Order: sequence, then structure tokens, then C-alpha cells
Amino acid sequence: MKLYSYWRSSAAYRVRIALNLKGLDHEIVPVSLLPGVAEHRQDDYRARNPQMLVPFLEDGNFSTGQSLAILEYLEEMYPEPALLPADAQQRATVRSFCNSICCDIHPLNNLRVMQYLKSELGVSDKQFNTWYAHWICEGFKAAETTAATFAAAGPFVFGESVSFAETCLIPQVYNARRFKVPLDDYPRLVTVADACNELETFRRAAPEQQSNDL
Ligand SMILES: N[C@@H](CCC(=O)N[C@@H](CS)C(=O)NCC(=O)O)C(=O)O
Repeated sequence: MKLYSYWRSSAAYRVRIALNLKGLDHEIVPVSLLPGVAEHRQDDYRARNPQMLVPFLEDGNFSTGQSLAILEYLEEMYPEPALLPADAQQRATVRSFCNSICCDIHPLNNLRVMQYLKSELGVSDKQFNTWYAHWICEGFKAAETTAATFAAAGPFVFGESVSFAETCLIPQVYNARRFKVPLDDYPRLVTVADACNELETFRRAAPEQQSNDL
């Protein structure tokens, strides 16, 4: 299995965590998103993934982009250990939590949005940081409320076991810290993130553990 990934990509980080949790053999293929390099916009990569984004997974003859689609694919193809609960209603709750991060926070803050705001609309770094923090806080307020509701159930967002919830949350907390967004109002999210970051499977997926010379 090959995962096309960029060290600082939080969407790729989600999949790196899931691959480690499931213990799946894989090769990480670095794709530089750096302005001026932008391998993801070059013909080779575009031929592979017309969406021109990372992550992108190849598993034998099959390939797909979009981190949530990749997570669902891995769960269906390689069900053990399960990263979704057996119960349909609990699965919907986990997916709802993940979508709030992956669909309602991350897309507003990703690289091409940042580049468009800065270069096309002339937004300053300071204004951009305000924008960035705003969307994280909007999403984290809701995520914190949900996570606090389940806090008694175990060390992770939804109980005793890690699920897709942590594969999505931990990279978003990483981004928040990278952009110095204060996290004091989200104690449960921080507690879960810190607990996950102690685990070897999460540590190996962290940006600092990737090839970051690109
Ligand atoms: N919805 C996509 C988002 C992927 C995404 O935005 N990836 C970023 C890195 S985190 C990217 O490739 N950005 C390149 C760009 O914005 O030009 C997913 O979940 O995989």
C-alpha cells in the first residue's frame, strides 16, 4: 500500500494514524505542497489524483483520494482493529464528530484557501491568523461539548477505544497549536489529544516523524 502524503498535511496525518492503528504495511510517498515546488499540481501527480490534494492511497490496483473516504475504505477492507463502533447509531455519532472537523473546520483553513486569501484578496498574516483561529474555535466549541458529554466513558472521545474521532481530532489540535490558537476552552479535547500523543501509533504519524525536507 502507498500513501501519498505531505508531512504537515493534517488530512494525510489522519490516514497515517489509521494505517498505524490498523498495523497495515505501507510506504509513505512524500508529495511537496511547498509554494514554488507544489508537486501536487504537477502533471505526474495530477494524472494520479485529479483533485490535486493529499492524501492519496494506492492499494494494489485500487486508488482513492479524500481522507474520510480512505478511512472508510480501510475500515471496510481491514476491519481489525475496528475504528468505528459496531452500533449504527454510535457510528453516526463518531462520523458526525469527524465531519465537523474535516468538513466544517479544515476546508476553511487549508493551504489553497490560505494562499487565495493572502495573494488574491490581500489579507495580512494577522488577519489570516484571526480567520484561522475563528474557524477552529467555532468547530472546537461544538466538539468540546460532545467530547465532554462522553468524558466519563473512557480516555478517548467516545470511550475505551480509539476511533475515527481521534484520527481526525489529533491532527486538528496539532494545527491549532501550530498556529498558536489558545486551547484553554477545550480541556477535554486537549486531554484526549495529549493521551493519544503518548501512543506510539500516533507518535509515528506525527508531522515531525515524517520526511520533512520538502
Ligand atoms: N477533503 C480533503 C482535503 C485534503 C486537503 O485539503 N489536503 C491539503 C493538505 S492538508 C492539500 O493537499 N492542499 C493542497 C492545496 O491546498 O493546494 C481530504 O480530507 O482529504
